[in-house]
Amino acid sequence: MLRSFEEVVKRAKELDQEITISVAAAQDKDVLLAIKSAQDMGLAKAILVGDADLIKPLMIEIGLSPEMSIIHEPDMSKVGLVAVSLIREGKAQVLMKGLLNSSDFLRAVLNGQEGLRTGRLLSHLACLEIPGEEKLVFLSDGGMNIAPTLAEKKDILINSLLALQNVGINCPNVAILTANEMVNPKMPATVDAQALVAMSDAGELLSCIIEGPIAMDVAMNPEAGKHKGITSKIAGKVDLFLVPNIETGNVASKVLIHFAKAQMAGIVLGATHPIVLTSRAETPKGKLYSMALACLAASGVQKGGQ
Ligand code: COD
Repeated sequence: MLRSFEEVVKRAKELDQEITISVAAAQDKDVLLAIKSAQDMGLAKAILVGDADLIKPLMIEIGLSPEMSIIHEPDMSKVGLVAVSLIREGKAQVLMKGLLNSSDFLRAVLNGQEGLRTGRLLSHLACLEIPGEEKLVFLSDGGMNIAPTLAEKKDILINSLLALQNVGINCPNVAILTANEMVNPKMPATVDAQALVAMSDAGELLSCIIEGPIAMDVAMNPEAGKHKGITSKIAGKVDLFLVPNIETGNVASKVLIHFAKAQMAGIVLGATHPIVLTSRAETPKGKLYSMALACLAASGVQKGGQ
């Protein structure tokens, strides 16, 4: 169990691996502050790709060593691919989104000839530290796959379960979220949830305790289940929430951030290397935590896990 992002950072720092992060469009103060923290604590180094004329003054302002590598690429239509090329050339092991649109960044990652595709589905995994909760919770996919099919949901689950294994959670409690617990053909998410649980029962997923269709209240609170006459092994102790579409996941994470003061980290899974994908509005802390999470996932790459 991971209790906090401080624990993620501590575990990432303890890894015996040299990580360099390739940052696409690094001309952003919050990104550079996160890079500075990562470098100061010995977590990772970085190569900054972007408009050097904008990056250099920001580096001076925050006291980032001028020796840090910068690759000058002011053209926003090229910056993603240049950052990706550093990964392909083995100069960096983690890719990070800076000050560019998520879709443009992801298109560089997905580029057929020059991207980081593996043949597997790529998916976004959010990790949330929620005040009052005793452990970190994971949620997918609120960042990349817009309206996943059943087969894509299976791949999203497998990506997430592999990543959770890499961070030491070997048999997570998984909730396939829907609006209620009844399978209803008019609510396709409930039909998919039932099918995913059947796949798990048939041994097609990785080790986990999975329930669905299940609504958020039952997943969060054992008392809610009792009232509804539902028995659940995972109620109140879910590690991973699978959401039916990007809007559900994106809105759920942002509601937790804004109303419950949660802290979020975000990474993309299923590519050749781990990818840090946070909102441009994410705080330097959130970006640092995402880097640490990606470094832990990178340790799985080296073991052949991710
Ligand atoms: N995994 C692997 N391959 C993929 C994936 C994926 N998740 N998505 C698309 N591909 C492949 C396709 O098979 C195809 O070969 C090629 O990539 C292009 O596919 P399109 O035409 O569907 O892809 P795009 O470029 O139109 O869209 C891909 C995006 C990831 C950019 C798109 O899905 C997107 O914008 N997602 C939402 C990003 C976002 O706004 N997130 C919210 C903020 S974080």
